[in-house]
Amino acid sequence: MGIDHGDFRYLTDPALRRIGDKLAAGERLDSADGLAVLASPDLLGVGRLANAVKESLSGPYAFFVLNRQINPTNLCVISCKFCDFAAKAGDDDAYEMTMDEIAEKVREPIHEVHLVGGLHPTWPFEYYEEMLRAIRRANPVAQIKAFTAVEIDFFAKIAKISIEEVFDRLIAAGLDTMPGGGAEVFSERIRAALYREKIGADEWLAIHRTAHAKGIRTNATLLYGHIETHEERIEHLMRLRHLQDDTGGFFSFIPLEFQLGYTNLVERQATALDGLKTIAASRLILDNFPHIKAYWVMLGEETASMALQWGADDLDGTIGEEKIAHAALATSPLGLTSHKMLKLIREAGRIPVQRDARYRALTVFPSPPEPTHWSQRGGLDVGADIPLKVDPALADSTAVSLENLENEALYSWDLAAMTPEELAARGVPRAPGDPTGFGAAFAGPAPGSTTPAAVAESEAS
Ligand code: V47
Repeated sequence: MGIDHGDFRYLTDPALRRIGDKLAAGERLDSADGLAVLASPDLLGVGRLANAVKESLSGPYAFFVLNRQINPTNLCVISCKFCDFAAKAGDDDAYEMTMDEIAEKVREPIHEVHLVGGLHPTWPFEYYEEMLRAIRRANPVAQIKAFTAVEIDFFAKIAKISIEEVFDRLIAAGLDTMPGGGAEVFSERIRAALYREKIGADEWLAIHRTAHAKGIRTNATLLYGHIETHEERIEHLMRLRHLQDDTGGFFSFIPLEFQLGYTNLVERQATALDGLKTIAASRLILDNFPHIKAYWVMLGEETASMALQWGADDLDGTIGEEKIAHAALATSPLGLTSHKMLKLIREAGRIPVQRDARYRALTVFPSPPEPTHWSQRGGLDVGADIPLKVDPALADSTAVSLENLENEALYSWDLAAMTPEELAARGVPRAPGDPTGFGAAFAGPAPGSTTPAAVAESEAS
């Protein structure tokens, strides 16, 4: 069964109409379709197609996570021409974080730690294992999304062990999921020009395949908006789709918009139009990826919010701080509050769902009432918290993104609800009078929100 054909009546570009027909017939799109999307003059038609697919997977919802990005060092043994983050020993901006500094950054109510950094010249593999343990000890609740395939490959080399063993040891130390960085563009032409010392497409894909075989779910990225062609972008998506057909291990795809920095690679950053079409082409071609992320850090908040109508269903997270894009002069803020996340999602006409790193829904936030007259729009605070009302269809949804929404056991991140034995098993440090160890902020759902399970209960009574 395909996507409802009624959605596609107003497409002006004949190439998009053909894609609409294929979607309606449940046919898989090919590279030519992906190229047609990127080349189409009909931006609204592109959005209509991608949005139909997005809504067939995740309905009216858009996801975000309370997370913290940590880049433990910018020292890096390789030099990539597109990267302004990496430094060499002795550079003014070179830095290394201590274990205490890393642990300190995760002592806050978050559900995901995103840990990636440079390929350090002297740290042994054991140091990275210890990093995961230190994070686990400091915050046993947050899931750890750590190390790109490039780092995994580097660990295998410095420790002289196999990729499998690297994963076994990192999993034992607390690794939960893996981010999608380091993929850049799967093109030997571009690798030779910009990142010749970095692993190529085959190695990157093989490492993700191994992660999936070990039960580690991962993400994937594409670095676009520099010297790559549309053909290379689409070829990249095709290779990811192929691996996902085999393993099903990817959660999310994130097109990363190149930030110019000091590289002189291109004169201008990609346009918002290109950003939206790239998100849409990703949603349409990667029909087997549950989620497409609009990474606000690189797209900018406004385009990221719009992208939630062009095929994306996820804004990543609050992040806390970010060094890679900001070293390349990204103008987005260094972090966003959860209130701002709700606002960006609601402004796009979506219902916010706060998730964890494994895309388990933690809290569904309600949508504010529709303004009844245009004159009220200016005054409406779309970030306001209004008591939750969950769409009854949601509880029965079999949509892949919402697969865990009905499973109450998965909301067990509420430390305040855990028994002392469960807390002890998780090694939660407890301050006197504070059962969570994290202060009041972690003691329960945000004001005005609650879990879907709790709502279902209150509505039933
Ligand atoms: O691997 C480096 C890229 C990546 C620049 O998996 C640049 O959930 C743009 O992978 N302009 C790191 N991009 C970021 C990343 C990521 C971000 C958010 C979520 C996830 C996820 C992954 O950023 C690097 C590299 O590909 N990068 N320099 C630049 N100037």
